[in-house]
Amino acid sequence: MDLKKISKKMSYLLRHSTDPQYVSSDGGWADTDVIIQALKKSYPQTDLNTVIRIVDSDEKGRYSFSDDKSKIRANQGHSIPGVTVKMEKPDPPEYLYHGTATRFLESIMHEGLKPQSRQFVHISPDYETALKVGARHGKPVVLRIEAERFVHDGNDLYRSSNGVWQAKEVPPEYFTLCDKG
Ligand code: HQG
Repeated sequence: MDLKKISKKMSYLLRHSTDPQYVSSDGGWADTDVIIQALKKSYPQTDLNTVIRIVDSDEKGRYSFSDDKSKIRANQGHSIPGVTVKMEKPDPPEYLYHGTATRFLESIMHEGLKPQSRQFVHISPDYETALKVGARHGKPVVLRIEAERFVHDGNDLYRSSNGVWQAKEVPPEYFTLCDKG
């Protein structure tokens, strides 16, 4: 069974489906059974055990279950307006990193980082992670964000339970092109 393919479908449902069954406005939770039934349409062998394996083995900690596993959600990455997942606002380190592709740079340097189709701009804790995120879009490039100053100036910076930092937007005055971590 190709767990990665099933996980992709699951993350799509839990983050971007317009059907509230799959992504509730209340914390993004879906009934695990409802998700299993939806996954079965494309991957008939899917059962609770399959979903548990996907959640437990996910290298980015993309998903959480409720305590009794009757509910499941994506920890971040949602695009549906109004879906709020509670996030911490810890003091950030001095610098954080955003990976993108060179073709987006001109626009980013001009208008700042915008969430595009997601609810938040995703910001990585280290250079290497940012480089991998950027490479998903093309030739990667990393921006170093002055996270401490950003927050000190009164901007909100959150961290999801799986360690991805997030902001509504980041104006160009807070980042520079970065050669290496
Ligand atoms: C870019 C993955 C032009 C932005 C990763 C990015 C991440 C602009 C793209 C998570 C812009 C959006 C998110 C502007 C930002 N002009 N382009 N003003 N502002 N952009 O996929 O950050 O595998 O929505 O730089 O690990 O690439 O899905 O965001 O290149 O954590 O769990 O617009 O997705 O996690 O692309 O990735 P995305 P992202 P998962």
